[in-house]
Amino acid sequence: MIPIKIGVFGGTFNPPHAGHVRLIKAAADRIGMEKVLIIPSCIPPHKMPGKLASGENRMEMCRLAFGGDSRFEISSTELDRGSKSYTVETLRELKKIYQDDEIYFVIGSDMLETFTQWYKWEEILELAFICAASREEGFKADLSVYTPEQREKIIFLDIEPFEVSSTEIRVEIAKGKESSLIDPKVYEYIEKNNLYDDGLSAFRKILCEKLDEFRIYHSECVSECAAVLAEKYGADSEKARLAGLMHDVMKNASPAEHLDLMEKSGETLSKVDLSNSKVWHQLSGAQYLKENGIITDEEILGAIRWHTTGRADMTLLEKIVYTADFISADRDYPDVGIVRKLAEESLEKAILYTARYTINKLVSAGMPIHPATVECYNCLVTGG
Ligand code: DGI
Ligand code: FE
Ligand code: FE
Repeated sequence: MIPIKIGVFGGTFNPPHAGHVRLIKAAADRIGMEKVLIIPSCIPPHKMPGKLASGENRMEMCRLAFGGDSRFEISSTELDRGSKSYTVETLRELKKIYQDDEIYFVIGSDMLETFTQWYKWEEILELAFICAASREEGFKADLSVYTPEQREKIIFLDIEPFEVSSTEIRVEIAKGKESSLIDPKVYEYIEKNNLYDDGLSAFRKILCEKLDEFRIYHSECVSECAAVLAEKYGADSEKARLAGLMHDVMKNASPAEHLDLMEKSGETLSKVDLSNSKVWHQLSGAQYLKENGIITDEEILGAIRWHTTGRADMTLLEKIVYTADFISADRDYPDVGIVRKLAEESLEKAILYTARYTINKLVSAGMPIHPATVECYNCLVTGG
């Protein structure tokens, strides 16, 4: 009997996305797999960062995401076991069913780097071929630890593996049917069953209408960072999360929109206010959210109102959003490492450093400095 080639592709699939589908399809084509088992893994809930959809939901999403290809079969073998499975256990089980066939276990090449730390990795190589997908052309891991027989079981596939962060996925889910990463059928299922809903999806929809992709990603990063800082410094982390998410809501608006909103805020605008177009979005953003009833909490509105310039005697939430805006995961300006370290020690130290940094930059560029920025600096430098 001629052995058939069976692919095995495991993961949390939380949710399955286009990167998964693309990778396993390409691997199946290259190897000539006749059948591919997609195996959602079982993870104890306390081990999962963020929200994990139930096993049943993930099975169903896999059926929807991978269903278009008759080679694919979704297997509940690891979920049925009810606790975290070792790869070797799954492969042993499959080998019993497919004794005469060849099993190809598909992974991203980064996983290969730690492969010899996997439980019973030698036995894994007896049971199956390992297909390592790699982005870099001609990628070769250090194979010197393997015997020649083992080396023959490791196959490199020149396919770009997926690197999608959970932050990106959340953004994609908010984008809904326009998402390039999530299949519309999977998206529908997510919506119908209210999966991954952290209560902020309505706000994300507003961001999707107002901001470009880069700015939305930045907003998600600030939101995440503000929540972490709030936990650390004893503020309300839900408020911090929302303020961080919406802080730049007007960043992409036109000058006319800014000026209109700022006028409606009723605040007296000085010549310096009007000449600092980069700082307009803090006031116009707070005003937009307030007048449309999107956010009514004054504490959150204040944190958005002062996030660019800061001010003297900032509230804890204002300090948190200001700092998060400078040290969020997407930031990569030269001094970001220093500010991140300072934020570990105290918010005031981080803000003082940042205010000084901003003032220096503005002075060098011959730009006006907003009085609130100066007051923020003065307040902190005198120990306030
Ligand atoms: O909106 P982000 O880019 O995430 O960050 P932000 O709200 O802190 O805005 C940063 C921009 O604002 C940056 O270009 C510097 C500018 N800025 C900050 N403080 C002042 C300022 N510009 C002027 N003219 N005066 C200020 O006091
Ligand atoms: Fe901003
Ligand atoms: Fe920002």
